[in-house]
Amino acid sequence: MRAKLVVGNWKMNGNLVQNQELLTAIIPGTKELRDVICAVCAPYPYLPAVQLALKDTHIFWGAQNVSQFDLGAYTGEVAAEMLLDFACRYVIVGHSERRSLFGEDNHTVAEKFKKAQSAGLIPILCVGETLAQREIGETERVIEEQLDAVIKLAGANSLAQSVIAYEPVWAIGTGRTATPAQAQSVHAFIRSKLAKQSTEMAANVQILYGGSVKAGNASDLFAMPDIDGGLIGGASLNANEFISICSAAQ
Ligand code: G2H
Repeated sequence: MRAKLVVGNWKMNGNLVQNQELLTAIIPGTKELRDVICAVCAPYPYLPAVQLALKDTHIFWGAQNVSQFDLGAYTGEVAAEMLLDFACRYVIVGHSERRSLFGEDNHTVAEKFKKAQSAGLIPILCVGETLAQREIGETERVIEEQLDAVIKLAGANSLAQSVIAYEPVWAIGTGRTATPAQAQSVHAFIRSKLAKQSTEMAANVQILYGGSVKAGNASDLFAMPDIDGGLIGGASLNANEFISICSAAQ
C-alpha cells in the first residue's frame, strides 16, 4: 500500500528565524503520525539550516528547482549534485510557477527530472492544466503531454522512482480548490496512464494533489482512493495548518 506523503512547498518565503520557528513546531507536531511521510521544500540558501534542523528527525527535505545541466558555466544555476551535498531527498520539478513565469516547457522539465533522478534525488513532477484548458476539455491531453515528455526523455520506468503532483493551475494560491471528485478523476487518469507502462508502477507511485490545500479541505481530498497526499504551498508556512494537514493524511 502507498504511504501518504505531505510536502510543504515554501516557495520564495521565510527567513532563517521564521524557518527555524516553523520547523521547531512541526517536528514534534508530526512526530507521532503513522504511515505519513512529511517533507519540506525550502529555498536554496536555507537548505543547510533545514538540514541541520531536520537531520535527526522523521521529516525529509528538498529543493524547489534544479538545473537541467551538469556542473559548469551556468551562472545562477544549482546542480542536482549540489542538492545532494545537503542531503536533499526530494526536488520539485515543473511547478506551474516555473512553467509560466520562467518559461520552462515540457522538454526542459523532463531534462530536470532526468538530471535529478540520475543524481539520486526523487523528483516531484508537477503537472496540471490552466482554467482555459480545463474549460475546453483539454485537461487530460495537457497532462498526458506533460507525462509523455518525461517518459520520452527519461524512459518508461523513470516515473516509478518519482512522485507526481497534480496541481490544477487555476487552484494554485487562488483559494479555489479542485473538489475531491474533480481531483480524484484526474488522479485516476494519471494512474491509468502509468498502468499502460506497468501495473506495478501504477500501484506504487504516490500522486499528490496541490492547489490551495488547507486544514479544512485536506481530509476530504486525502480520502480519495488515488490521492496519496498533498503538495502544500501557503498553508505549509503556518505550523498549525501544516500539522493539521499532515494529520489529515493519517
Ligand atoms: C500549489 C501549491 C503548492 P498553494 O502551487 O505547490 O500552493 O497551496 O499555495 O496553492
